[in-house]
Amino acid sequence: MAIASYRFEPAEIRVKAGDTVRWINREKRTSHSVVFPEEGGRESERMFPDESWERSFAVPGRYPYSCGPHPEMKGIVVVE
Ligand SMILES: [Cu+2]
Repeated sequence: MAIASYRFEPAEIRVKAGDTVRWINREKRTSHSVVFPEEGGRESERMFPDESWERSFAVPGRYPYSCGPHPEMKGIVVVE
């Protein structure tokens, strides 16, 4: 998963239960995070350019997320 131009790319991905997803910040100078509001606001570390963060998804379902500092940035992980 890339984060570039204030977007999660792709905005929607489908994975299998147990898979791990990694987000990488491809911006030149902007930092981002990944927040899951439906899990009590669970949030990644802030990712600075070229930094990454990953989490695994054990349970099937839909996991919408946004960016902490930029709430208009949205994505979803669909776990099958
Ligand atoms: Cu952001």
